Amino acid sequence: MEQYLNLCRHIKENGVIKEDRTGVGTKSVFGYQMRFDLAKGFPLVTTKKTAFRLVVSELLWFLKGDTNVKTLMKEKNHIWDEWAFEKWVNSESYKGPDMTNFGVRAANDPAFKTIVEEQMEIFCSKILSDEQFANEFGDLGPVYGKQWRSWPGNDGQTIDQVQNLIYQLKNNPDSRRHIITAWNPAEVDDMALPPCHSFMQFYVANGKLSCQLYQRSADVFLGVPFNIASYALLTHLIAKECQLEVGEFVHTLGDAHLYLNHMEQVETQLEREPKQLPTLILSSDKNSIFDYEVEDISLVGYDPHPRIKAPIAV
Ligand code: UFP
Repeated sequence: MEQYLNLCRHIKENGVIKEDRTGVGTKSVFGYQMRFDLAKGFPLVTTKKTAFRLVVSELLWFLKGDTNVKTLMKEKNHIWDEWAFEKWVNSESYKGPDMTNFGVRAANDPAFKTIVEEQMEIFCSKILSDEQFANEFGDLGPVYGKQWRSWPGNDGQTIDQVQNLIYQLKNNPDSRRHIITAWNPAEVDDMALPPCHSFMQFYVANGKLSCQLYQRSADVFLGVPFNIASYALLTHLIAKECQLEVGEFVHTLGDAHLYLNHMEQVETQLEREPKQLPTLILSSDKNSIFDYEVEDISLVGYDPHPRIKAPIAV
């Protein structure tokens, strides 16, 4: 995963200090590309432990067209909690302590962080136990799952971009129109978080399937290791269904940034020696990408350096 470490180095050396929506501040570059040959191992970052099971449950959640955090919480996946929580604490129904800018404040104030954690625990248990609450506050709006599987079309019809993509890859592999887009300008304002990984294209040559992703905004320390693994996994799943080998994952970034409160963690990572990449194992009895469950997907040979904690900017 030298590609990933090179990206970190590149931003550290060439990035400009830039204010951002979260108030944390970043060092940022605009436009960067990495390439991963998927035949050479599964690209999960080895210089810190990265939770592959979270990548799997999130991708399967997207593929099922689901947009409610309840499904993820049931899988003990909490990566989207903050975005749903934000909607709740800004609503009329929330009666707890003031949570304005809770992300930045918690990062700077340990006592306040404890208060946020208490409220978050209340939020999660309400989502899991109260169906009406989950319907109201667990839903993130028309995020990835909705756009991928049921993009609103004309006359109330919906477009299943994933199904269409697979059909075209099987029947018209040389097409230059193998596209899925999550960026729906008509619905962006209703989403908890406008899509970061917004536009993907697939490509078939020499019996191999490649995927290129355009990611408009990239939190290089926390988000990008997940994003690489997620699209690598998606490429493997689609390749298997289409009876193709895997080719490359090409990752194109727009605003690629390191948050200023991740700099020490990045240093630690740059001091570490990358290890051998793991291998992906897919359950052999599943062919349709819509049939996979979390336990059908695993890695062997993942032996990373220890985890490095960092605060998430909300
Ligand atoms: N982010 C990622 N990858 C993701 C995701 C979010 O890097 O998959 F969902 C980061 C990018 C950015 C923040 O730091 O989350 C989104 O903020 P904004 O919408 O202001 O770009």
